[in-house]
Amino acid sequence: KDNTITSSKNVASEENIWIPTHVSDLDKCGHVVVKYEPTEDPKHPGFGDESYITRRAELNSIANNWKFGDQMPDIEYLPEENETWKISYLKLKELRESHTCEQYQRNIKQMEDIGLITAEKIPSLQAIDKYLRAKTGFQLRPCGGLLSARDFLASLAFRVFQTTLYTRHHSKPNHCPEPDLIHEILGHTPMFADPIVAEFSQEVGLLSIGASDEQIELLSTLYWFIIEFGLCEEDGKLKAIGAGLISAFGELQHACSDVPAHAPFDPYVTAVQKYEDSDYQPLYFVAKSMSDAMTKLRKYALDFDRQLINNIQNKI
Ligand code: TIH
Ligand code: FE2
Repeated sequence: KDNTITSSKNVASEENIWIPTHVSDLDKCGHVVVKYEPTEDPKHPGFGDESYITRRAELNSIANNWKFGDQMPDIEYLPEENETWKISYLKLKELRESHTCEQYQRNIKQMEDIGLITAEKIPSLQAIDKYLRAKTGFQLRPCGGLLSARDFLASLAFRVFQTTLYTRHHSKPNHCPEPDLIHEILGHTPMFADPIVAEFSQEVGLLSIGASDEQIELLSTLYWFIIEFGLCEEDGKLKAIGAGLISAFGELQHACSDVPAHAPFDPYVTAVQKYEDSDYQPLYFVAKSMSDAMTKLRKYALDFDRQLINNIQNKI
């Protein structure tokens, strides 16, 4: 009798892979991965700072209570949060021309020209959301921390970018061990304003819908090595396309130098490469261009779909 129960449970759990079919289904994305929390990890720059921890919990709870259809929250950031933003923004600006790709430079310049991004204070998320919707149909929604890969990728399928609301700790304005608002705004939003980056991200997201846990791992690795830590070649020089590099002063220089290893972007290789999530990457992948990365992903996607169909058929 027990066996019957166990086996029917197993079948049910395999068949019960979450399949969001409407953008409002993303309200169910509450699966936060606890890593680098300032309450638990002595290596977190905010460890032991009670007022930082309280503020962060307050911002995360705003995010967790947000529902599809609500406006992006209009948060009044504290003077010290605006100060951290300013330091980080001005420092990154020094490396922009020499270290970031052409698409990034073009879009962030446009965002500055229309007054969306200034040094003085953290930009309005409502205004950035409006800008992205007009440029590529990408929209923002707030999240209360690092989401599970399945939730995060599913959101990309709907051109939704899940954005944290808290900022990095003021003691370390130039690097953060986890995503924070400065990373989201300075690293991601100018890239999601690019049509090919938007397409690439959505495609990875679409492949994740109904995928097995193993496939989710492949897709999040691809996302990691291009959208977070990818490089491309421009006029014989290495330039960052990845948001995790663009928003981190030290790693940006490290990635483009000849200290780490560099390999050509190839989804079949990249998707199975182990990555480092607590320190600088020892290896970066270099795309010929964002369009070339897109073409390669499309070929990979054909095989990937077949694999997915086999998985489903095996279950029936
Ligand atoms: N290291 C990035 C920064 O300092 O902006 C943040 C991260 C992005 C992805 C993982 S950690
Ligand atoms: Fe990110």
